[in-house]
Amino acid sequence: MNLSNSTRNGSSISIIWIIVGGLAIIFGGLLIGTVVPFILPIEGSAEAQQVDGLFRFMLVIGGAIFLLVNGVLVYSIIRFRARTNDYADGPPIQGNTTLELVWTLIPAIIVTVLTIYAYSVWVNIQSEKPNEQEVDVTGQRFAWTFTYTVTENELADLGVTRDQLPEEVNAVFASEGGAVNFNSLQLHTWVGQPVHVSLHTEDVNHAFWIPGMRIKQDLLAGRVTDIRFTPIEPGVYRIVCAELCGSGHGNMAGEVDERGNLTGAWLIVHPDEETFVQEFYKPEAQNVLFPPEDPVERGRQILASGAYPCSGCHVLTELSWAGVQAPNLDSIGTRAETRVAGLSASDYLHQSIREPYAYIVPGYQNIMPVFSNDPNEPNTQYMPDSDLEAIVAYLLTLQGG
Ligand code: HEC
Ligand SMILES: [Cu+2]
Repeated sequence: MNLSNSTRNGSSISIIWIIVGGLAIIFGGLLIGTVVPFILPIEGSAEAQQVDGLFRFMLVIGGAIFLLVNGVLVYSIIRFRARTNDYADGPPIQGNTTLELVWTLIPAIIVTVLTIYAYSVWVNIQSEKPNEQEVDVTGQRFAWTFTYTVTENELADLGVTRDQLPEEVNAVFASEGGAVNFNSLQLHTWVGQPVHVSLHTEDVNHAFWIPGMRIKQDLLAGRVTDIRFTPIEPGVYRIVCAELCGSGHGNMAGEVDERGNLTGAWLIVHPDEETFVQEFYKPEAQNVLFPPEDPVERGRQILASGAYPCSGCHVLTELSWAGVQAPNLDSIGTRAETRVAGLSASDYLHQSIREPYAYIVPGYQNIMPVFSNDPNEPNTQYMPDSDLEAIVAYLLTLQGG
């Protein structure tokens, strides 16, 4: 067999084939880069557009390489297949400097371009924007809590003067430097408002992921991490925990239950600031600034606010909790009466929260965190006595068979 002869014979045809093949690969890559992104979720933020731009660019390059490799593979399988009774080895190849340069340089250039492009997207996302909405995110097994701060100036926006506030809220104002925090189970913001979330975890590592915003950031024990996004489309977006954190990991994600209620964590993007203030900020802040006198109502509000992570483990239909690792609390007021001999329903509920390990409900594991009234006690979560009393008062009203 004479290699150089056969190449010489087919050289004009080969060049045409190389051009046709090259064009097919380029257009194929562009087609893959255009079609595949249709399976992505909605681009809900300015950052999502940048991330998707980078992703499309990588798809075009990856798609072209995919077609090249597989095209050569298929071509070789057909063109160089073994003929009947042909047991000869192929001709030896001694190395080809041009080829080696090409396959080293082209990937090196691609990787360099991708590095610069990707880094500039990351810098854009993480650069501080003017007038950011600051939200603290707490990850804990198995729920997210979003904490907002009301400053004294913002009080005025809510139509409240400081001397109208109950004494305890005034005390918080003084001790926190003129600001009070309130919590929610869902993250609320509005179109066009840059959001800066600071993330910390109460226990193990979690990862804060909003697919519709194309942001994902780990929460690391003992550290505060952060991420930024600017929503551009009003709507309701799922928030997911992307770091396996235990048996209730899945409950940290936003889901819709059988009744159509939202459970777990969601991002609600209001169409404008006005709607955000009227529908979310004002009512939630008022709950904290003017806590209801009735302990039952206050307990209900504390639990509904997500200040404690109970929702990720327990079912409580009234509050749209959908955890599965822990007993259903729908009629706990009734069951608490007969759980432990000698303990009244109220005593049992106190014990269930302050010392959950003291009595383990049959069929469940000892995974409930201890909620202590000492903020400095290690390996516990702080729950002041006033919150505990209100929560127990509310739980006692949950009656049923
Ligand atoms: C990490 C998951 C987890 C979290 C978070 C959690 N619990 Fe629990 N809880 C459990 C488990 C599991 C049990 C059953 C085992 C036991 O008795 O300790 C339980 C038991 C209880 C019981 C007794 C139930 C019964 O049927 O006797 C009550 C009441 C309760 N939890 C309330 C709460 C409240 C209120 C919160 C939030 C402040 C909370 N739990 C947070 C997992 C959790
Ligand atoms: Cu998690």
